[in-house]
Amino acid sequence: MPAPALSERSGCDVWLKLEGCNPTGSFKDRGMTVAVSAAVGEGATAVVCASTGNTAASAAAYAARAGLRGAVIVPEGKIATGKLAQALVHGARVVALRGNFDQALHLVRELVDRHPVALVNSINPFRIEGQKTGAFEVCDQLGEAPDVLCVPVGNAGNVTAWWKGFVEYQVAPRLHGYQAEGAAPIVRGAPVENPETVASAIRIGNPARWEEATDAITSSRGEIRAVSDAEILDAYRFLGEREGVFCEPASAAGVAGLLRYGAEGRVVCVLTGHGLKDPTTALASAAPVVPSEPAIEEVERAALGGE
Ligand code: AN7
Repeated sequence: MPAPALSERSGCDVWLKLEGCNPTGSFKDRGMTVAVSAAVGEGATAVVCASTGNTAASAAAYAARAGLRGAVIVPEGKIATGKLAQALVHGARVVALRGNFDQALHLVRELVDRHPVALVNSINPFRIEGQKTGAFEVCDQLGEAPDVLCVPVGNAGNVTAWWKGFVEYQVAPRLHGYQAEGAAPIVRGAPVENPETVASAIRIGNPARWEEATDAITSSRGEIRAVSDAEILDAYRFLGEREGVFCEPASAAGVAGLLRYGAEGRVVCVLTGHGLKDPTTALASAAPVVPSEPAIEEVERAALGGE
């Protein structure tokens, strides 16, 4: 989707890739359908993942569809409400870990060493094969590659996948990856033990595909930088109020990065997940509702303010 307000504010020709339009509301579906299909092909009866929320929602949905059992390990109290609801509705066993995502990933790796269940985190190569199709679609839809791709970075599977897609398409846009300031291990060059950010999806301190992500960014002559929670929420509200697009906070990190650090030419910002995933953050950062008695004068005042 073209983004006229964002183009005007940034001075670039900005487009948005709405990954929230995928079946479970995030880009994870692109890779999850492939990973779960492969698991079925290999005779697995169960899939498991660690997740900040979206991987869990997607794994649960595709496992349900395939008739597999699903278990998801999430950091207790740290995943958005919509994602939790999705995983539960799809019948996955949801384990609330008293720990963070990095600990959860470590534990699921151990779990699959001990049991014949398929791991569907993005360390699974089938996930990357599915997710690279985002790059094909963007090039097909624009008629050519963009100059720059802005994308949020958490566990670093997605930036790895986009680059694989571009390489296979024989194009080379610059990749601009953005981490949240409180969870920016790649930017700092060291793991973050206690990552914190309002963008719970990218609250990750030790990305599994760290090296591949660094390679992708370097090969594309791109950059990886950090944005603050305040900048993320500013971009989040700007998208909602000026572009009419509701994404989740992590997705707004890519736009926050563009606004803070700039870019040149035609820019695609990947909005990785739908805003409805995280109603709590939405309500906390928006204006309050206006109460009214059921009388026309009251409603006039409430609806039209002082006009
Ligand atoms: C909306 O669901 O890691 O760099 O466990 O949900 O490939 O990790 C989610 C990540 C960006 C970062 N935007 O992608 C998970 C999980 C949204 C996300 C990312 C995530 P990666």
